[in-house]
Amino acid sequence: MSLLLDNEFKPLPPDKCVDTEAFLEAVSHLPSFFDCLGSSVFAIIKADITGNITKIKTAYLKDPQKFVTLQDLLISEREAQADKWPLVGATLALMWLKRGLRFIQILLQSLADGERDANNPNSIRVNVVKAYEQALKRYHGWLTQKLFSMALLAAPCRSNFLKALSKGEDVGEEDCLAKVRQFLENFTPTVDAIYEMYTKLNAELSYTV
Ligand code: CIS
Repeated sequence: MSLLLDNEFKPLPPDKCVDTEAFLEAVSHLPSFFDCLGSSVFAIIKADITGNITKIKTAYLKDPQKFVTLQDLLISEREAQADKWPLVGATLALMWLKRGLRFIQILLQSLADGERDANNPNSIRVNVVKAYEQALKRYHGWLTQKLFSMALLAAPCRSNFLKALSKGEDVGEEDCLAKVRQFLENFTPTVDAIYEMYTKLNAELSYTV
């Protein structure tokens, strides 16, 4: 069984509210994936994402019955810390986590769509750059953009990346991409719903780091 399908996201309900517990369970498997990528530059990204998840989980565990959906969490923080919100707690952590999730979504979709550099078909550079430009670049100052360039140099080749997604199992490329497409069926609407929630609650910030 592939890594992706071991950790599928749940389908969204009709009201598109994301269940906090199910979301935290699904994203909790993400950080360990960075260990398969084989470069220490990914440790920085892993630490950042792990910190986001821990912060959201800590806020959720204060009152799981109250914070059934991610929206419940954000609204509660808005009421409790109106002067600082949305630059606080789980609201800020999820704001950044969703950008990382959008990066992953665009990267996987681009691979699933077969987008490649004709001169270097075993590279994922075009896919990674597309994901970065659409999901993260506008929030990064020059220093963090340099960090991205370093991560890009350390990015695995396409075949190794697909193998890592399959937990090192010897599955064919097409089988792996079929599983990526299946993973995206629930993952993409979940990420979209979180973005829509930030827009609706006016919780999005545009500062750079
Ligand atoms: C394969 C090649 C990948 C290349 C990846 C290049 C990515 C870009 C590299 C940039 C380095 C960014 C390092 C960190 C920067 C942080 O400064 C920045 C801002 O941080 C936030 C904190 O998170 O700052 C806030 C204050 O202003 C807060 O401190 C906040 O923390 S809080 O609030 O919690 O306390 N952070 C970012 O810019 C976010 C960077 C996210 C990068 C995501 C990159 C993901 C790369 C993934 C590649 C592999 C794809 C894997 C695909 C699929 C895996 C499927 C796994 C299945 C399991 C599913 C579970 C989901």
